[in-house]
Amino acid sequence: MAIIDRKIVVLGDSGVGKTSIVQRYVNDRFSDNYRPTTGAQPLKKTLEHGGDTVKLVIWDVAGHLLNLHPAYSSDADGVLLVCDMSRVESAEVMKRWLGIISAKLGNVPLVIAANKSDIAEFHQKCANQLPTGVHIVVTSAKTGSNVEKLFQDLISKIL
Ligand SMILES: Nc1nc2c(ncn2[C@@H]2O[C@H](COP(=O)(O)OP(=O)(O)O)[C@@H](O)[C@H]2O)c(=O)[nH]1
Ligand SMILES: [Mg+2]
Repeated sequence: MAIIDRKIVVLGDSGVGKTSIVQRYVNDRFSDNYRPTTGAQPLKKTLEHGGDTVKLVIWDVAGHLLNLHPAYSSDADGVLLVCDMSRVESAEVMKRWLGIISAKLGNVPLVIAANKSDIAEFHQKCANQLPTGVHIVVTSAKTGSNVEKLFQDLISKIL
């Protein structure tokens, strides 16, 4: 039984649901009101994993594709990359995100959250655009669907 400290950064375009996913996971709440995140806000969550205690620090980084803050992300143990399944262009931009992440963070454990699964529009079209060979979890921060699994999958990859 060990205590393990790990840091996760949450990346993706503005408005895809990064803050909403983290709020759902950490505080089990959701808001429809859109408040853009300013700066980076670390949130903490402690959980049990395989008999160990994992202390997560989750950085909800105010995201922009060309602006992967090295100060927040360079020592990340894992990356949660979020895309918006109700916007087809959000899936297309994933390949660019993956390129930037691999250039700056190397071969870091990564899971893509294909978020807003509760919005049916464009769903299949968007799914077809997502890169292959990457672990993808279809989530809804609104309903909470698969949010727990998303973090479990990433933690399993990290540990
Ligand atoms: N329907 C739906 N809306 C969502 C979901 N996740 C986030 N949103 C909404 O999308 C908007 C942007 O979310 P936010 O978490 O602020 O995005 P961020 O800029 O990536 O942090 C907000 O109005 C949220 O309420 C979801 O799973 N389903
Ligand atoms: Mg945000």
